[in-house]
Amino acid sequence: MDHDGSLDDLLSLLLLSRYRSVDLLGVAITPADCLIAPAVATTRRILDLTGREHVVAAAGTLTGPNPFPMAWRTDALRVAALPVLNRHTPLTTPTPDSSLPAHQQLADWLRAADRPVTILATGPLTNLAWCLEHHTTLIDAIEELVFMGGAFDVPGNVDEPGHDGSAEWNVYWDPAGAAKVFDSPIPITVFPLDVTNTAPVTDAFVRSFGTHYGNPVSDLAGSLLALSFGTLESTGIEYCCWDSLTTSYLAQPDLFSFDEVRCDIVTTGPSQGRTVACAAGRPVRRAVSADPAGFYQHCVQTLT
Ligand code: AGV
Ligand code: CA
Repeated sequence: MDHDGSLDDLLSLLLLSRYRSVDLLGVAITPADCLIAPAVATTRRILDLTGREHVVAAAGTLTGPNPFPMAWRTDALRVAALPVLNRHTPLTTPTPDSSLPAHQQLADWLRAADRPVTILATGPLTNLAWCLEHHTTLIDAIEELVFMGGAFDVPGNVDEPGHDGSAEWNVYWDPAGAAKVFDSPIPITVFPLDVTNTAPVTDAFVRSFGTHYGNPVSDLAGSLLALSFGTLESTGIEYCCWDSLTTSYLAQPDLFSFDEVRCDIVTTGPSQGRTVACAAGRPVRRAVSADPAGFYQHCVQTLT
């Protein structure tokens, strides 16, 4: 997994860690929608909480040209301080955090893998782009990239001076990195805003974790979701289960339907970071619809 430390990324890590069928090779953290130190600390604690104490977490050092708003990046600071993640101080287990930066660690994981690897990317593609550029043979180690990003037939979610609003943030943060990955022959399954917009964080979904109060995993899930409240009021855009919906595909692919689209990424100018369908583009498998009620139910079942 490569995530970027937002509330929804951390919920995704929690979900993924609970999938017993997933052999989790490692977690890379991109310093995009987070401050890296609390995002790594929180990742470590979630892995320990879910019995994944042997999984290595690697802190990212590569950055993109378009920083996330600082008001969003501080979410990981609040999560790192939640009581449910601070029941044991110091950690009860040794912390196998990587001494390598995330991009180099990702390359090592791919090089050492004895079977094809699925990369779940819930943040920008900067680390993977570096791997493909510096170690071209690693392409063969990758079975599939599952990526939350892009916006096709709906508005983007970037609201920045000089930008036309057509891009989704994970692509916009590092448009050239995303383009590098899309220009490679890796099979890509993409979950754009078109489909993630159908799974907002609803009041009923958040409150359903309250009925399981006392279970650390469900307390953390409910707390992560509760911390997203106020997003609509302060930004005009609903907080959605962007990453967690994408993650659920690994356990419940039947929640989705897909098409195949050829697309390109705009890397410069006022539309930079936009994903555009075009006949000359590269083919991706694109989620086009989801079953939100089935997704919420899947989360509650998996996290309680
Ligand atoms: O564009 C969606 C991506 C997802 O990977 N992130 C949030 C998810 O982790 C960016 C984002 C869009 N709106 C946000 C975001 C908000 N209001 N707060 C934090 N991050
Ligand atoms: Ca994210």
